[in-house]
Order: sequence, then structure tokens, then C-alpha cells
Amino acid sequence: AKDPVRVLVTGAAGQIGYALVPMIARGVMLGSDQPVILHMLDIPPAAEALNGVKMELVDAAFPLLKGVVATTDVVEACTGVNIAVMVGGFPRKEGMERKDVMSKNVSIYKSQASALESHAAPNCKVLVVANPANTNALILKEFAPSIPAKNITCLTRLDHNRALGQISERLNVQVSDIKNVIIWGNHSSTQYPDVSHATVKTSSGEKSARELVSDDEWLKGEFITIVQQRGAAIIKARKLSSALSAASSACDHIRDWVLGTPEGTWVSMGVYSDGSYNVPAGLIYSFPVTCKDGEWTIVQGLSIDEFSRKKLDATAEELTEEKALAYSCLS
Ligand code: NAX
Repeated sequence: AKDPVRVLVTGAAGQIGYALVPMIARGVMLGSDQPVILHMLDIPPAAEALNGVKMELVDAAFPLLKGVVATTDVVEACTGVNIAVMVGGFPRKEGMERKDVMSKNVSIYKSQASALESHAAPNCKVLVVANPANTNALILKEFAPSIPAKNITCLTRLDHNRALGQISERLNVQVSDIKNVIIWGNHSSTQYPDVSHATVKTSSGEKSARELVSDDEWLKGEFITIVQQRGAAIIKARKLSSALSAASSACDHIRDWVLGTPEGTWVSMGVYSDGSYNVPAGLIYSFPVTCKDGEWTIVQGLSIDEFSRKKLDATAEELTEEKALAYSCLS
């Protein structure tokens, strides 16, 4: 039998946490033969609710779940973890300035970076979900200098999956027959959902999604807006933000990162930019990546037309501004 993997979920008493922890305990994230020990962190006002989640995990009697640590102590939470899913953060409340929200999250991610750096297992993989996800991940990277930059990522897989979902509905094809959409840039409304290189499996072979949709106006307009604004549409409908889809996408992100992407398929991940596609180095930016042996690689050599270039640059610009804002909160 395999040794258990320790998985940290911060903000575990929240909405996404409640959807995510049972998925992890069922093997959705790491496989149905991989035992896990769950580490759940939240803040003192949520301690009782967190304990309730722990009680339910016990009650569900998950065969793969070998232990649960539920705590408000960040060091205890981070100790020995192999995977860290950072869902906890400070939400934007009505009337709050962007800088104030940023400042709260910068201080949270700075201190959690130090705890992970000092106490997590070597080679711990980190996924930041909490918004502003790219910039929180960047702060975490800056304040955990001994964790390799390649181990720190943020979630844009939900946006990627939303793009697959929209193409599936538009063409009336199975979502599993579509691949290689791309989310470029920030997990925000400036993200660029790009289908230029996406394909669809059909009875007569693999076809270009763009050709099948055969409506560039839709692909360059409404499609992009729907994906960018989908989070807001969910809030409007549910009066709560996306939770099950966010949790499921976080599982997809970690599973593909650890176990690999299928041959010929890429996924979108927010990763530390090396300057690929002329995106400024030193940002956490969403790129198309393939994964093998627990490491991601940015897909190289894709053609970028003029329309796409502008979109890639606009979202990079926003991330550069966010980075500056985050740094201004440090001083
Ligand atoms: P909730 O408010 O339901 O849960 C957040 C939890 O984090 C709460 O239990 C809170 O007590 C806890 N928390 C706050 N500060 C903490 C700290 N310093 N340490 C540990 N825990 C802390 O929000 P939820 O709906 O679960 O969303 C969580 C985060 O995910 C938000 O920042 C949200 O904006 C972000 N999202 C990111 C998505 C993505 O694709 N990257 C999509 C979904 C989601 O909107």
C-alpha cells in the first residue's frame, strides 16, 4: 500500500473547502489508490465550524482518509504537508478599496509562505485558489525563497474548464472530446480564453474548434465575455460564489500536475513566467502547460495572432499593476 500524502487545505471551513475536502478524501485529487491525511486550517472565528467539518469527515468513513488535522495554528497546519491548496483569504467587502483587500491578503500570504517554507515537506507543491490568486501566489513565492518557483502555482483551471463547457454547449459535443483551450494571464476579468489551438474529436477525426464553431465574431466577443464573467453569473444565480466547480477544478489542477497530462493535451495553470510568449518574467501568469513526472512545462511555439497578442499584453499589464500594488502594501 502507498504511504499517505498530506494535503493542506486553508480556508477549509469555507464554501470551497466544504466541497473540496470530501473530493480529496475520496481520491478525486490524487487517485483512488492514494491514501491521504487532510490538514485543515482556518481562523479562530471559524474554529467551531471547522471542527464540524472534521466531524463530518469522520462520519463519512472515507476508506482513503488516514487522518485529519483541523487547526487554527498555521505551523501545525503546514507541518509535513506534501500538497498545499490555499483557499483561505480575505474577501473584498462592499465599499472596500482594492488596496485594503490587497494589503490584507499580502499579509496573510506572507506569513503562510514562511510557515510553508519552514515546515512543509521538501518539494511541497502549492496551489493558490484565493483571490487575487495570481498575486497571492507571487507573494507566497517571494516570501518562501527556498521553495522552488516551479512548485508555486495558482488556479485558472476553473476558467479553462468553463471555456471547455461553453464550447461543448455551443457545438453540442461532449466536453471530453474537446481539448487544448487556453486561459492566458490573470484569474480576473482580463483573462484571455483562447480557442485558436483547440480541437474537437469527431467521427471523422480531430477538427479545429474554431472551424467547427465557424463564428469568429462569437469566439472573439461573447464567448470571451461569458468565460470572463462566469463567476459573476454564478453569484447572481446562487447568491454565493462558485464552490463545487472551483473545488473540482482544483482537484483537476493537482491531479494533472502530479500524475501528468495525457499525451497531446495541455491544460491551463498560473505559473511563474520565464518570459515565454513575451510575457514579462517574474509574474504568476496562466499559460498552457503539459505535466510529466510532477513537473509542468509551458507549451512552446504556438502561433499568436494580432488579436491574441493584444489580449495577452492587456492581462499581463494588469498583473504588473497588481504586483506593484502588492509591493506597495509591504512597505
Ligand atoms: P469563503 O469565505 O466561504 O471561505 C474562505 C475561508 O477562508 C473562510 O472560512 C475564512 O474563515 C478562511 N480564512 C480567512 N482568512 C484566513 C487565513 N488567514 N487563514 C486560513 N483561513 C482563512 O470563500 P470561498 O467561497 O470558499 O472562496 C475562497 C477563495 O477562493 C476566495 O478568495 C475566492 O475569491 C476564491 N475563488 C477563486 C477561484 C479561482 O478560480 N481561482 C474561483 C472560486 C473563488 O471565487
